[in-house]
Amino acid sequence: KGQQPAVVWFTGLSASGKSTLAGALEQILIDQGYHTYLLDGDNVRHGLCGDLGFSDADRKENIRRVGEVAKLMADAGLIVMAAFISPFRADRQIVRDIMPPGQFIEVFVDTPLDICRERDPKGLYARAERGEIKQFTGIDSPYEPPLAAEVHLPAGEISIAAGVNRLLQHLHQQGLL
Ligand code: GGZ
Repeated sequence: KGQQPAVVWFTGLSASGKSTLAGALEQILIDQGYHTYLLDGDNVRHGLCGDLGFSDADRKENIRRVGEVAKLMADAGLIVMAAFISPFRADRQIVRDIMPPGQFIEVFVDTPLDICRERDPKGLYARAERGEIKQFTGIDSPYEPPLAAEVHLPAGEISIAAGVNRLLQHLHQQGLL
């Protein structure tokens, strides 16, 4: 039987665990024989969105482009994992609205700012607090949490494996797997 296309959209702060969760989910889907693609800042902000920075307008354009690409990939039958801060509700809503009903799964990677700041794997929070990086999400740029995400992961409290299991369960319940 053919697989069902979907876009699993991870939103949350820098260092919240979006890419880790998306990558772990993708690996399990690949192991089960699904065709997938992982979009995140690492592969997109160098190429497709290499001309964009972190102003509100550039983030909006980043999410618009990524949303359109994710839609095309879902049209081609893939299960797409997209991991972007995507700080603005309106921009996430725009992506939801271009997708066929039921194919957009919003995942709120809800790790508190204090934990993200402590993790600070790339030292970006420290640099932002010293004023060396401007418009850093959670420091001097806003993050608007989802009000009704399909999946809410308290990612500071549960393991990656537990988070992935919640995601798999949701995708099964929706008939996507
Ligand atoms: C937020 C920034 C910034 C600023 C560089 N604000 O944790 P990371 O490093 O690896 O992931 C973050 C990534 C965010 O890119 P996105 O495309 O996901 O952002 S958005 O959806 O808002 O367009 C972070 C790094 O880029 N980074 N400067 N000022 N994150």
